[in-house]
Amino acid sequence: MTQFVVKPGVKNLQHDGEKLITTHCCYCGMQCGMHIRVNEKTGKVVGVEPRYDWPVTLGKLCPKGVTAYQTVDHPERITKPLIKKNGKFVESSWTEALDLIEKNFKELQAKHGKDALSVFGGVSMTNEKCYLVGKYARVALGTRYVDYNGRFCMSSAAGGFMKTLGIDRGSTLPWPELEHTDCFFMAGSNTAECHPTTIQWLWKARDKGAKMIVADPRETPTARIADVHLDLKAGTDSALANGLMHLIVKEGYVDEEYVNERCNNYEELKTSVEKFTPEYTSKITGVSVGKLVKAAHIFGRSPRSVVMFARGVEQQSKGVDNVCLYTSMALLRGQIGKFASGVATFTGQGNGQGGREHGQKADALPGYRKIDNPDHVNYVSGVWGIDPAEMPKAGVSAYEMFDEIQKGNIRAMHVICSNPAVSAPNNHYIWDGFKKLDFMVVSDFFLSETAEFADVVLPATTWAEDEGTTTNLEGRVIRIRKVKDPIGDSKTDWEIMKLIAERMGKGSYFNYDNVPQIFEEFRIASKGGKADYSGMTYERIENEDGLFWPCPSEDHPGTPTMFQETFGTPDGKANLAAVDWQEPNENPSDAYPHILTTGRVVFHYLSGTQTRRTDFLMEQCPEPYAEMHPHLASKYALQDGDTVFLETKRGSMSVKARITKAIREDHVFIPYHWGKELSVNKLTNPALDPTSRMPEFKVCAVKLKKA
Ligand SMILES: Nc1nc2c(c(=O)[nH]1)N[C@H]1C(S)=C(S)[C@@H](COP(=O)(O)OP(=O)(O)OC[C@H]3O[C@@H](n4cnc5c(=O)[nH]c(N)nc54)[C@H](O)[C@@H]3O)O[C@H]1N2
Ligand SMILES: Nc1nc2c(c(=O)[nH]1)N[C@H]1C(S)=C(S)[C@@H](COP(=O)(O)OP(=O)(O)OC[C@H]3O[C@@H](n4cnc5c(=O)[nH]c(N)nc54)[C@H](O)[C@@H]3O)O[C@H]1N2
Ligand code: SF4
Ligand SMILES: [Mo]
Repeated sequence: MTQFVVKPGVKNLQHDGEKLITTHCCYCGMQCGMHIRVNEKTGKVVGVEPRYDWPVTLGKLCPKGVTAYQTVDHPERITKPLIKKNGKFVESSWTEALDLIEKNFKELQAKHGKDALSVFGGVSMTNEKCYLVGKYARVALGTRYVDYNGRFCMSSAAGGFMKTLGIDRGSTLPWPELEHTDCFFMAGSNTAECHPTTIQWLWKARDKGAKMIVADPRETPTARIADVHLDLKAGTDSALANGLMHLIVKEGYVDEEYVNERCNNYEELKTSVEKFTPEYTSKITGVSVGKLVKAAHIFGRSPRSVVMFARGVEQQSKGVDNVCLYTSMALLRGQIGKFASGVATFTGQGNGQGGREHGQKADALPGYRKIDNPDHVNYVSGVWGIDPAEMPKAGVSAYEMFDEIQKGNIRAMHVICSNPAVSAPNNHYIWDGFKKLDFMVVSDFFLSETAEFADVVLPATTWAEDEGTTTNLEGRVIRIRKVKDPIGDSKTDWEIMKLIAERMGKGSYFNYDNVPQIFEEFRIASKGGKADYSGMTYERIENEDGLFWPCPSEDHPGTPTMFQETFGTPDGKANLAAVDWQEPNENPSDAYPHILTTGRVVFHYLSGTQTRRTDFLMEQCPEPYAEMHPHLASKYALQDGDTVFLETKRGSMSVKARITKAIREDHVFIPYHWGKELSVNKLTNPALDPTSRMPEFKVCAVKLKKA
C-alpha cells in the first residue's frame, strides 16, 4: 500500500514528478524510517527522504541509509537467471534454470536421501520470507539441513536470553524510553558506527545527566564520550561482568527485594563472584582497578540503567556465558521489566530479530517453537497440512553444515540472502566446501563472492521491490512497502521458493498469490508460541507505528516492555548466572603473539556486496586496514599506511596499517567487509560456543610482519 507521510510544516519533501513511498532502511536492525523517491515517469528509484515522524529514529539516517536506494536500480543487478557453463555464467530463462535445479535436486535425493539438500538462509529478508525459508527446506525439499546467517550474528544473545529470561526478545524496552535512562552500560557495541541513529537517544539522556560506561578493547567513537571506558582485553567479558557483580554485591547495590522475589540462583551467584576481587579482575581483563571501582559505583547508584551489548561480547566461544552474566548485572539491580531500564542486545541485521523467531534455525519452528518438542511439531504440521511424522529432525548450525559437506552428507546447497564466502569464519574451509558440492544454487540480486561458486544464480529482488514486515531491534514489527516492480526478470524470494516447491511436487503447500496470504498463514503459525504475532494485521501495524510482540490477539496492545510481572521461564523467575570466566579458544603464544579482533566500519555493511557497489561509501572507505597502537607498530617498524602481513593458524593476508592510540597495545582490529584476498575471515577462528554454535570472530592469535 502506498502511503504519503509528510511532516506538517516540512516543505519541498515532495519533489515534482515524483512519488514518495514510506518504508524503512534495508540495512541494520535500527530500521530507520524513510521515504523512497520514485520518478513517476521512469518508475526508477531516485532518492530518499528521512521520515521525521518515525518514533524510533526521528528523521535520522546514517551514511549507508542515505545511499541504500542506489542499490535498487544499480547497473550490476542480476536481471536474469545465470547458469554456469564451462566455468562461465550464461544468462538463461527461468524454465531452463528451474529444469536444471529440479533435475539435480531430485537426482541427488534419489541417490543420497532427502538430507542431501541444504538451505543457508539470511535475515535481510522480511518475516514472511524468513518464515517461508524454514517451510521451504522442511516441506518443499524435505531436508533437516537448514540454518542461516543469524547463527553468526544473534545466536549467543538468543541463547543467553533464553537461559536467563526464558524469552529472547532483543530489547526489553522501547527505544524512545532510552532518553529517560540514568546510566548506559555498553559492552562490545560500537554504537556510533553500527547503530548510529541510536546515538541521539544517548545524547538526549546525557543532556539530562545520564552516565555512560563502555567496555571495548578499542576507544570507539562511543567509548570516547563515555564517563568510564573499560578497555578490556578481548575475550575477558565474563571476568569483567563477574568483577563488577562482585562490587555490586559488596557495596550493597543489589535490589534484594527484586532479586528475592523474581530471581533464582542468587546464593550461587554470590559464591561465584566472590573470587573476582578488583585486583583479580584487573589481572585477567587488563582494566585498571580504579576504572572497575568507578564503573561499579556509577552503575550501582543509578536509579534507572540499561545494560546493552552487541557482537563484541557475543561472537566468542563463550558468548552465551557473557550474555548471561551481563544480563545478570541488570537483574541484580532490579532493572528488567521497568520504565527506561532493562537489557538490550543491538540486533544486527534489518530483520535479525524476526528472522530468528520463525523457523530458519536448524532446531526451530515458527513462533520460537522447538523442533524436538512433539507438541510444537504437531502444531506446526497442522498449520502446514503435513503429517507430523514427515517433519525432518533438527539439523546442524551454519558452520557445521560445512562439516557435513566434507563428510559427503550434504551434496547440494541453496544459499538465500547470505554471502558466507566472505562472512563465515575460516574462509578456506568454506570455499573448499562450496567446491565439493555436487550442485549449488544462490538467490541474490548481485553476483556475490558466494554466487561465484554457484551452478545456478537466481535473480532475487531488493527490499524495495516487495512488501512485508520486519521486526526491528526493539521487537517492534513494522511495515516494509513495495516501492516499484522487480527489475528485469528478477523475482521475489517467496516466488522463487514457490517455483522450486512446485518442481519438487509440493506446490500445493505453497499456494500463495501475494505476501498478505503468507502473512496470514504465518500469524497462525506463530500463535501460542513465545514470539506470538497472531494479533497483528498490516492495518494495525501501520496505524499504531508498529506493534511489539508478543501480541496474541487483535485486541491486545502488543508488549513494548517485557517481563513486567513475570519472566518466560517455567517458574516465571529469571535465572541469575553463576558462571566462571574461561579463556578464549585461542590465546597469544610465542608463534602468534597478538590478539586479532574483527568488526565493522560505519561506511560498509556486512560482506559488502551492497556497500562496495556504492560509490560514495567506497570513496570514504575503499579497503580494509589493520588498526594498531603506535607501540605495537614500532615493534615491527611499521609506519601508518605501510603494508602489514598478518597470519593466524588458518590463513594470512596483507593490508595497510592504520596506526592509532584508540586500541589496546596488544590488539589488532580489521574490518571484515571485503572478499577474497582482502577477507579477514581467512584468518578467524571457527571455534564454536557450545550452546549457540557461534564462531569466535572476535578473538584469535595472530602474528605480524612488515610486508
Ligand atoms: N556500519 C555498519 N553497521 C552495522 C553493520 C555493518 O556491517 N556496518 N552490521 C549490522 C550487524 S548485522 C551487526 S551484527 C551489528 C554489529 O554491531 P557491533 O557489535 O557494534 O559491531 P562490531 O564492530 O562487530 O563489534 C563491536 C565492538 O566490539 C569490540 N570488541 C571486540 N572484541 C571484544 C571483546 O572481547 N569484548 C568486548 N566487550 N568488545 C569487543 C570491537 O572493538 C568493536 O568496537 O551492526 C549492524 N550495523
Ligand atoms: N570476521 C567477522 N565475520 C563476521 C562478523 C564479524 O563481526 N567479524 N559478523 C557476522 C555477522 S554479525 C553477520 S550478520 C554476518 C552477515 O554475513 P552475510 O550473511 O554474508 O551478510 P550480507 O553481506 O548481508 O549478505 C547478504 C547477501 O544477500 C544479498 N541480499 C540482501 N538482501 C537480500 C534479499 O532480500 N534476498 C536475497 N535473495 N538476497 C539478498 C546481498 O546482496 C548479499 O550478497 O557476517 C558475520 N561475519
Ligand atoms: S542506522 Fe541502520 S537502519 Fe538506519 S540508516 Fe543506518 S544502516 Fe539504515
Ligand atoms: Mo550481524
